[in-house]
Amino acid sequence: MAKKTPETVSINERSKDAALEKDRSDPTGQRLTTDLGVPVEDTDNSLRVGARGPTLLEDFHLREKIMRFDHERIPERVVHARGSAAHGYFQVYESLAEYTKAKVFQDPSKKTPVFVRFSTVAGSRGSADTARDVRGFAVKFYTEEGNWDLVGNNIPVFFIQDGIKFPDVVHAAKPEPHHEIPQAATAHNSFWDFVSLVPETAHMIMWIMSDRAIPRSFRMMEGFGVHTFRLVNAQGVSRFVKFHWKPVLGVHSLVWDESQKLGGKDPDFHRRDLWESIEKGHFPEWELGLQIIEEADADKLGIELLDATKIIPEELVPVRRVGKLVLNRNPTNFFAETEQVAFCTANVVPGIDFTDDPLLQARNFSYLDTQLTRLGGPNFNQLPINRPLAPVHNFQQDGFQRHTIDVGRANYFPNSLGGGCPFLASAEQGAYRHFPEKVTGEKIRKRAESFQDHFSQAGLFFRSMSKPEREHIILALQFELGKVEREEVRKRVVDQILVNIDSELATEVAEGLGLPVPVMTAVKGKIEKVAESLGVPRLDKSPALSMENQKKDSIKTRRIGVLIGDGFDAADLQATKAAIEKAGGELVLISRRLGTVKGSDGQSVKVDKSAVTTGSFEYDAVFVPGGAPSVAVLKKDGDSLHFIQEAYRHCKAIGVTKEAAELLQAGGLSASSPGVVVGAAGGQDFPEKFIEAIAQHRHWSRHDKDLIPA
Ligand code: HDD
Repeated sequence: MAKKTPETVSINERSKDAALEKDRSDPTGQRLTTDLGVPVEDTDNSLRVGARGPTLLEDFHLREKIMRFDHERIPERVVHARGSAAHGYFQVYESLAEYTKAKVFQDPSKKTPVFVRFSTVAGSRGSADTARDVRGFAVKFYTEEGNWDLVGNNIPVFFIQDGIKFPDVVHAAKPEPHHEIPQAATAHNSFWDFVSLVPETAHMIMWIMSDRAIPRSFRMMEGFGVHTFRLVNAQGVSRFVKFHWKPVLGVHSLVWDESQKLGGKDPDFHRRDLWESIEKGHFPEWELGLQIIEEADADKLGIELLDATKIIPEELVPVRRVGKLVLNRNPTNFFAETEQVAFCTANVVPGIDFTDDPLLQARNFSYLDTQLTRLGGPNFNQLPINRPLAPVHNFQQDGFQRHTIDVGRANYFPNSLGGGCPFLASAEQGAYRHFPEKVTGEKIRKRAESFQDHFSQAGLFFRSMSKPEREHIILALQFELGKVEREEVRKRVVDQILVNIDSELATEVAEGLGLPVPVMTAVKGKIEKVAESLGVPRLDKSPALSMENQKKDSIKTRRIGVLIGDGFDAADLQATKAAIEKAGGELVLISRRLGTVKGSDGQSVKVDKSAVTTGSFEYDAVFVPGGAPSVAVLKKDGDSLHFIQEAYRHCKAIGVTKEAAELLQAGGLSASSPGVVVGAAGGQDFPEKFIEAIAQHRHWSRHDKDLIPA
């Protein structure tokens, strides 16, 4: 027998797609068959005795069809049930061999296939995309050395420090057990009761009450690995690392009013946005950022790296951008791919390792375990979407839904009957070797003192926000706590948590809830002392935390709603359309009814959306071209006025040309307000100014916006 050499794979961007192709089934041009390939002649009438007689048990097609239907559902994920995913690739900019031996980080010419699933956390599979919530950001890299899963969120910290509390925080956040209310919302008694009693939630609370929890799009949010991981190089040197995903389109959010309205008008807003962008060739991109910390420097930061409720401010350790993630292909089948994909934090490859973060350690168990129920047994990694591209050989065997047909009679190690195969590899040959961290200690249930500082970074976050961002956090807390029926819970959140984060925050929230303004409690002193003893540099602000400071230089893929009626100014529309499309934006024509509208040049244009099915909250900006007949109709139309007023209230860019300026007046809107761009007849610089205004995303300084009835 010829001697075999160990299998290896060479991976390119299309490798996973090619592997999935073998499992795809395309019915085009094919006969309808049973599950066993027997052609079917009638799938509408069950087999019966006479046309009005009893159905026969013998009808195997009926039984199979109904049986299969009855068992279509699998349990949804216990958290992150609602998700959307896409395929793509990751490419490193330059070799990171100095830091890690992971092959995915060595060769800048190599594209590693990835599958990325975004999700909300609390809601069920059918819940609305725009609920206030954390977003999951889970990336599966199909590398030559096996699958690496970076299972992160769009928020860099977590609610709790130890995984043993995960069932508690999730139970508290999910619908209450007696009546299963509310769906996809933390605005209820049990969640805030938990928060009020668990101060380690404070930092995360600031993030989820901020606009980060209502992203404009999956494509416009950051991602974070959250935990501190290790990078290990070929020499065995380990460094600590935090992983970041930085969206190329910048970080942008909805406003709360939009989120709620979208929940009704388009509950699939984020899913649709991701799908359509990829279909249109606007491939979402992120840069991978690393914060690398030398082991020797870890203590000097004064931040407990094993505490998942802490960030390392970018001002202390800059984020180095090392590669690009591009999503360029939608899944073929939602269930087979997006639903059956199984991520696990324990899926690592040589060169990437864990730390003793107690949250991460518990996750490493939970993700493996949960799939047993969700995917029905231990062979879930053989499902096409989960299967690695790297070769798999071991003596794990049998179990429900085994796909592999294992060859040979030796199924134990060591063996001689199988020639000793599969044999062990050394670390030099690519085997995973855990970093030999030195550990000593007693077995105890205790958290270190360094985990006790719960408020200083929560305060840092709040202080680092711009004024509008701070106001949004306060309003979000007033909304959430306003829905809490128990006054003692509301009060405890203010008196025990918020007051220790920031007094302005606590005071404003208390006022909105009709609670007495709280006095600073003694807890503050103790916490500050712990922070001091750790030597935490007292950063007053971390500008990197504010979305206001993110880049705003592009309108790529932005959707501009255009209100038009018959007689619109065709030249205005054409000029604006050309400029916006050149800048990468998209115009969506909205009118009273579908069909066409006629412009001033006598040409008809196709309407994209009827006003009945859409609202201003689905767009990033509004444009109204001039044209007296069109404007006259819009001015008398309540929905059109509401549309533009609502966009104004949500601080979006509004562009009007010529007669359309009258619409501002009719809606009681100020033409000189920031972000409102008025183009006079023949005004040449209108498109540029409008584009500039759209790129800003919001114009928060519209002081009169709250007076607008929308
Ligand atoms: Fe988790 C799913 C992210 C803490 C237990 N988690 C899940 C998903 C994401 C995260 C993105 C969805 C994956 C997918 O799309 O299939 N989880 C996080 C982050 C955490 C975190 C960033 C904190 C840093 N999770 C966490 C803890 C535990 C879990 C502490 C348990 C001890 N998470 C799960 C789970 C899920 C899950 C129950 C549900 C479905 C699944 O795993 O596959 O095992």
